[in-house]
Amino acid sequence: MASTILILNGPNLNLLGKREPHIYGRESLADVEAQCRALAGELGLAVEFKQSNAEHQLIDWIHEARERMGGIIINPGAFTHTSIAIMDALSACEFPILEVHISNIHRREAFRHHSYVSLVATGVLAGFGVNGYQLALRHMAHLLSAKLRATSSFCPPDERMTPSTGAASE
Ligand code: CA2
Repeated sequence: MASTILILNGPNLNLLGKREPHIYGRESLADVEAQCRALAGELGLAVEFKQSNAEHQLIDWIHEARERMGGIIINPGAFTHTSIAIMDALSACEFPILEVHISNIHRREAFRHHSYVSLVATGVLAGFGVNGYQLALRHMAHLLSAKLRATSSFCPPDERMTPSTGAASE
């Protein structure tokens, strides 16, 4: 079964493409979702794509993801800079977490330079526009296939066969 990646979007990202195109571009969140779905298909992944303006809703989705998902790609919006609760929810996840920002938060106001989420993220992409979501998805596919290779090549010593006889080795 294909791994499912949860792509989470925080507050105000539903306005993407409708305001501030000089910072966030002209594509809507629906456009980003369509691009992610198309790429996920090519990569052999499934995606769930969600947006909420409510911190508790994002936290509930992260909790549910712990049992069902192969990884999370998250643009936490302004919660990036404020939410210890989202950071804590993510820290309870054992799969890869990729943090995406459309803008380069380090070139912007000082209050955007710190991210609580980066403290628990596997990796961070910022300033690649909405293409950052697709870059994150490609990297997620890379991480998951590396993980699969590592687990499938593991074989406990007492189950190894000797090449000549097929018998279990000492
Ligand atoms: O660059 C990013 O992706 C951000 O996560 C976007 C957040 C901002 O608070 C972060 O510092 C950086 C804001 C999302 C608001 O999105 C809008 C899109 C269009 C128009 C208005 C807001």
